[in-house]
Amino acid sequence: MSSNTRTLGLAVAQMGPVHLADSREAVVHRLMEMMREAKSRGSEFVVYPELALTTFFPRYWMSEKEAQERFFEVSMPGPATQPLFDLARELQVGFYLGYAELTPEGKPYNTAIIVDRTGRITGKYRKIHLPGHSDHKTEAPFQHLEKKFFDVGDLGFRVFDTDNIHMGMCLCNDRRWPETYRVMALQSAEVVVLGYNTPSQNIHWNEPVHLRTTTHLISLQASAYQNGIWVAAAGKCGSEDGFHMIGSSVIVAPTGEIVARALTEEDEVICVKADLSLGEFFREHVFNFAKHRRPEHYKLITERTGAGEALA
Ligand code: CDV
Repeated sequence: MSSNTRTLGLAVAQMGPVHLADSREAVVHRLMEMMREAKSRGSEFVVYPELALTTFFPRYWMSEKEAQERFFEVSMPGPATQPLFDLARELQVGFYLGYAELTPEGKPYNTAIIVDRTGRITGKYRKIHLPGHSDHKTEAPFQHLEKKFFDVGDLGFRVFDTDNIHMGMCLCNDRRWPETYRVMALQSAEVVVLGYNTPSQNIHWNEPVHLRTTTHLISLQASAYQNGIWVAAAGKCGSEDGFHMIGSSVIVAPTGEIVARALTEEDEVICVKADLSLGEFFREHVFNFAKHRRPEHYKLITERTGAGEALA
């Protein structure tokens, strides 16, 4: 960002499928190609998907041990990802990356990081809203085992000052929950970045396919507007070994308008020059939190998890 103009060259690098047989090195090569393209189109920050380095492995039944050995990173950067960090430094481009993290203590998380333009990790997030199940659904065409393979994130929804931008982040299912964005907007987030893997078929209930994209977009658009923030969402999409996931990666302005949208279900870079002052208008007027919020009437949001009796 150039500090006097308050703009950010913001890119989303949507990914086409990553198959079980694809190596980390091959995936990182694709990420680097897209970083080069984003840079050539004026971008200063690139958003990659959730679990970007591997196939969306929670669809497969296996032991935790097998999942961790095949799909988790024990260091970041590691040998396969170091070239991406080196390129970021060379091109002076920051990025957000989702990956499966295994901590030195053996704790598994669905994690995302923000890396600044010097290639330094400036922020980390561990997914809080974990969808799916932990049991084996033998009748289902595929599994959604995030509750089996990951612990609930322990870092909260934080905002990081990276290259002079107040940037928050979340992962996939988090994007559907209004609390996610409001907690970050209350920390003066200007931009929220996220990655996702959204199967086109919902194994839990019958949802028409078109709604998968509709609910994805309305969540992002409403949240951008209601918090006066830019939202950039990168999907991993297309058919991974026969399992299809939605595309429609987007960049949404604080007006709630989609200003860039991926057209394909392949590797595709979309970018905008994001005017960060656009959000100020909303934060000073209709969503002036300090003037208009009434937290004394929102207590149930933190006191209750599920819906219950009406207040007496
Ligand atoms: N990776 C995800 O968190 N996916 C969820 C689906 C499966 C409910 C999503 O919200 O897109």
